[in-house]
Amino acid sequence: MKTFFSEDHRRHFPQAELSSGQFVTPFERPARVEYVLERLRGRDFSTPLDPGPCHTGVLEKVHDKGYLDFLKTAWADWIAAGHRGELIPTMFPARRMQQRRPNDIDGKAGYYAMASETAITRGTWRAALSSCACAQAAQRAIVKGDDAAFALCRPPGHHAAIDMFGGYCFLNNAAVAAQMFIDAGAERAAVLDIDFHHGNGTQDIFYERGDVFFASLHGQPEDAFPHFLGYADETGQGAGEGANANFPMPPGTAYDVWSQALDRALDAIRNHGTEALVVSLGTDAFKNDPISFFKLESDDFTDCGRRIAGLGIPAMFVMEGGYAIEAVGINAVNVLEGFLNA
Ligand code: OKP
Ligand code: ZN
Repeated sequence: MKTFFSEDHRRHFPQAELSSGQFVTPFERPARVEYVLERLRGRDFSTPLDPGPCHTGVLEKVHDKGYLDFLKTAWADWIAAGHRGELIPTMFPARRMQQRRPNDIDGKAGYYAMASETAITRGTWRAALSSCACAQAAQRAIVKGDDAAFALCRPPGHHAAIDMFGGYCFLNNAAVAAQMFIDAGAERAAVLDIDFHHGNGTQDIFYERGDVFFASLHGQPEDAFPHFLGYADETGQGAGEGANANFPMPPGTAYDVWSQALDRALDAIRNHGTEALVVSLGTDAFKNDPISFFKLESDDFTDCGRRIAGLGIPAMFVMEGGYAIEAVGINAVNVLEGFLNA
């Protein structure tokens, strides 16, 4: 299985995340991917390939143009406004307020954000582009005939909506890859999101489209971030009706229940008739994850990969979350090995 990785992820390392009313070192930190790289090495995967540059044309097919322009110049605009710290949105167009984009960078940041734990820094845009490039390179490997590929993306992408960043995400790497399968001629593609958190961004991007099926297994919105999307009755709209499947689950969910949801998600993807699968691979469903509440064991991730292989279609895996950092490598690579050895 080819793997893709860019050192550019280091350009994105905010010092601060607002968590529990305190500024802490972000859970989503550069060291996470070191553990994945180390595990890949230890398990005889070949050396990760550099993805090359990000092809930016496709970004406008899944994201709003104004949003992309905002991300591109956000840091420069922030500095030009005289701000000294990291760019953190602090106000939002909430209920009964205008959904009009302000000119001021603070206003714009809130307009284009869905949460405030995620800071933008000098290198964030470059890192986000290179992260997305990894997903693009993995997609090309599948198009060329590989059965599987792994994009070791950082920063992650599944919370990045049409026009919002947050939840550590800026560009929706998995959505970009799915869009590229459609652009390459696939009639139908699918994204399966096994990260602990609901993939609100991916759902948003494809909600009114029938060509890309989206299924997500996640902590139920009543109890888990991002809280305001991810209910089971969100099934898609218009041309997308029936092409969205959410599997919200309560605190304490272990693999017996989680794997039943996985099988239902895989059945739905199979019924959709998809030609290529993108897996949003977060490992934060792990029992020791510091910010999540599922109870998966490391071996469960292997079985998960095996079940995904049961679809019998090519799959590319895109790294998302996972914050029990010493275990992130083991759990992510277990999914890949479960898929390969099926
Ligand atoms: C990103 B990914 C819970 C706060 C949650 C943000 C979590 C972002 C997760 N008290 N903070 O899906 O792993
Ligand atoms: Zn997550």
